[in-house]
Amino acid sequence: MPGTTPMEAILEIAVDSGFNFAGATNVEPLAVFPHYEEWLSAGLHAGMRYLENPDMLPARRDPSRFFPEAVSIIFLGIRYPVNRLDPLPSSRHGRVSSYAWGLDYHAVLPPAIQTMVDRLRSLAGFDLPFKTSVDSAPVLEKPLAARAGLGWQGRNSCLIHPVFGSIFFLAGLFVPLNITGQPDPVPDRCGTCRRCVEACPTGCIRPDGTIDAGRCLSYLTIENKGAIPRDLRPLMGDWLFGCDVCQSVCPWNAKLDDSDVHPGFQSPDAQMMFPNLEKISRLTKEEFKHTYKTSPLLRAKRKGLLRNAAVVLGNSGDTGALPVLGHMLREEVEPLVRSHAAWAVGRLRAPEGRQMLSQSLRREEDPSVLEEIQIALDGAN
Ligand code: B12
Ligand code: SF4
Ligand code: SF4
Repeated sequence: MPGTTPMEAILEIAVDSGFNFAGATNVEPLAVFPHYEEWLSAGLHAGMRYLENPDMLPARRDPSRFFPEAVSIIFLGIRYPVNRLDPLPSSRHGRVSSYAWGLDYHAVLPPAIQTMVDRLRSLAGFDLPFKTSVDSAPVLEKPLAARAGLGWQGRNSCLIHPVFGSIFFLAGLFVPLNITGQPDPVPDRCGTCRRCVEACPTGCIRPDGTIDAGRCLSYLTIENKGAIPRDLRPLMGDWLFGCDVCQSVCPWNAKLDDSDVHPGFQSPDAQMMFPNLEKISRLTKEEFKHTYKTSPLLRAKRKGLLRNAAVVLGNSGDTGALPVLGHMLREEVEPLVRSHAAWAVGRLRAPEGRQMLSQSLRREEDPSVLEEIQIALDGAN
């Protein structure tokens, strides 16, 4: 592309391939890595053991270890819809993070990256080797993308682009191309704003702008495969899967228009934004896999999603949810789900709930469920 700089040419290819913006950085070690180690030593990564894997720490510190042939990392941003926190259709529905309203990024990003690489190869004139990092690779994507000039890390820890806000996925493309010129860093523009800190339902945004993952609803409802700590269940409110509060309240996302969001991430129907919890509670393993085969909700697994549905029903304050919860308590095969259903029944504080719990106490055999039933009975009415 005559007359354009390498970065301008890359940006054009990125946009043609389906991304919204792009930047590039070198593979020098990350100056902020010690803060990552501090975060790990404080145990703020909760149950995500892969983040502390000693074999992967060198690449997190020094991105050249991730792909030794790389000279530059092209960071690509691809937007998903903004969650405006619209009211639920009814108290029998739950709320899903907007990153999960459409297809899983595993279905959308690889073909977009492949198009990008094909175009880069024809531009470079050789069979360019490359390696990608999207979420699960041992790469600290936000600080590296900030170094690529794509934005600053806000108080909520997300990378905020001055034009595209923070509602996007990042993908890193490691290439042996020298994309010259280090961009100027985007200065921190959070200023005196603290909206995310004040709005976070569990207060898990720390003063240094990192997250206490063990209290973050995104972790608790998706990554966490066990019980949700009892004291945090009421704070989940209506969040069935993920959480967008700290980004939805951010002024940098207020004026975004979703017309240029990739079609794969647009919501096909309201059922994905606000799933019906009764339907979820009755999904068999096969139905669950079939319903969510292309959706990020698959990651929570059936038992995680039903566990979350029980908590949301318990938080609804609607005793009309008791028959659904009673069904879970009686018929559900997973003890994790029955135990959260017991909690939810107790939380609704109704005489018929107490009766349900007493009946289950006589029938139940799993010690973890029995414990929850007993606690619920002690606390109910
Ligand atoms: C683990 C993880 C999570 C965890 C922990 C979140 C977190 N903030 O750390 C959980 C499960 C909670 C999570 C949630 C979400 N995640 Co996530 N997550 C990741 C993952 C895999 C690693 C992040 C990580 O390394 N965290 C460790 C902490 C320590 O890093 P950090 O907060 O960036 O801290 C750095 C700086 O703050 C700095 N620093 C810290 N202290 C100090 C002090 C000083 C003085 C200085 C100078 C610097 C400094 O150094 C730190 C180390 O680099 C990345 C993908 C990746 N490979 O990078 C995606 C990623 C960050 N997640 C992403 C998304 C989309 C989400 C959610 C929005 C999903 C949802 N709606 O449910 C939420 C957002 C919640 C939030 N507010 O962060 C996107 C973010 C895109 C963006 N615009 O920023 C990423 C990049 C995935 C991707 N490829 O698109 N996530
Ligand atoms: S995703 Fe939700 S729980 Fe997690 S930090 Fe943001 S507002 Fe808090
Ligand atoms: S809500 Fe305010 S403080 Fe939080 S990330 Fe956005 S601008 Fe920064």
